Amino acid sequence: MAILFRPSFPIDHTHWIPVLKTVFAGQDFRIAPNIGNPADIHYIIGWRLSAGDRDGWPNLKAVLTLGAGVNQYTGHPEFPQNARLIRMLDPGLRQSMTEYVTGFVLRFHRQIDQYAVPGDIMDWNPPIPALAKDRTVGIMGIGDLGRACLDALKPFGFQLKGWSRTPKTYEGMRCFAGPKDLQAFLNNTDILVCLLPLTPETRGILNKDTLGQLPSGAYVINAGRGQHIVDHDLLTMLDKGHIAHAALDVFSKEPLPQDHVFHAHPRVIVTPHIAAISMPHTAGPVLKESIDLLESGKMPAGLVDMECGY
Ligand code: NDP
Ligand code: OXD
Repeated sequence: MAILFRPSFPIDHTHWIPVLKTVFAGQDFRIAPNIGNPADIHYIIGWRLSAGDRDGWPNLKAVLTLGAGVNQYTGHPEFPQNARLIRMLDPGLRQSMTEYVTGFVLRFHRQIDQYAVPGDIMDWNPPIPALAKDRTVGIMGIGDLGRACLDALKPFGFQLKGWSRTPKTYEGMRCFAGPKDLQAFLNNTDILVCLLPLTPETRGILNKDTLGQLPSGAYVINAGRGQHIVDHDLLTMLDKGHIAHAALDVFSKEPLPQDHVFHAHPRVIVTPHIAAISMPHTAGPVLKESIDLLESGKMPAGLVDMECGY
């Protein structure tokens, strides 16, 4: 049983090598391009598929991803036949996303971008800031990352809402599920956070209709995938003032082209897909545990439902 790590396609993941060598010490751990006989490989750890993957691994049991999002695998014609897909559930990544989302929620809630303006236009008799109890934060996608963010936001006292595909109940927040509840979820959501996976159902979900269902002056934080937003519709809503500000970490095309209007827009904050990054020292043991479980015939928590696409 050999484990193959593919470190450098298309993002450089060579910094994972020392950690993974330690985690898989004593096992047949190989690093591409030193593959040896493809028939030995039972597990591939990597960021995305390569040409020839579909038929290239006769004994592959699972592909383990370095990231939490799996849209680059699901429905891909090169996904290896008969293999399972295991996505990343990393405590480091969870913590990282929690910090990103909480940071922007607080920045928008306290209207820092409206108050902190150049001295010549600063208003020294400004409107009084709202308290968290008077602000509603809605998270689209209350899975591993969305729930962690909701837990982090709870102590501030925000009104919390979550939207998922299947019905949920969580103490201290209102839960909404499915298309029938989407409008009710969006109405009154002052700060919207998107932490959905990208699937055929969620592509383009933030468009003029859904953004229009948010209250006027709402804020949008997108750390899911760029394709969740219809860029043109968001820009229209920003320019109308219906959306006050947007923080965007993910884009339909990455890197976001330098001449993209988001870069220069005064009410858009662009970050380069760094909301949450899997951390080798916390994610390495998770990869090992997943492979151990699979070897003993059990399914790890990160098993992807290929039908649902996440
Ligand atoms: P999970 O699979 O744990 O959670 C996904 C959530 O989305 C679930 O609550 C699920 O509902 C909900 N959902 C899925 N489809 C729909 C739908 N059609 N309608 C309503 N709700 C839906 O994912 P994670 O929390 O681990 O990650 C979420 C996403 O965050 C990733 O897929 C990735 O795109 C993005 N990400 C971005 C990073 C960044 O740096 N910007 C880093 C890591 C991840 P249900 O609970 O009913 O299944
Ligand atoms: C991920 C990501 O999916 O970085 O982990 O977006």
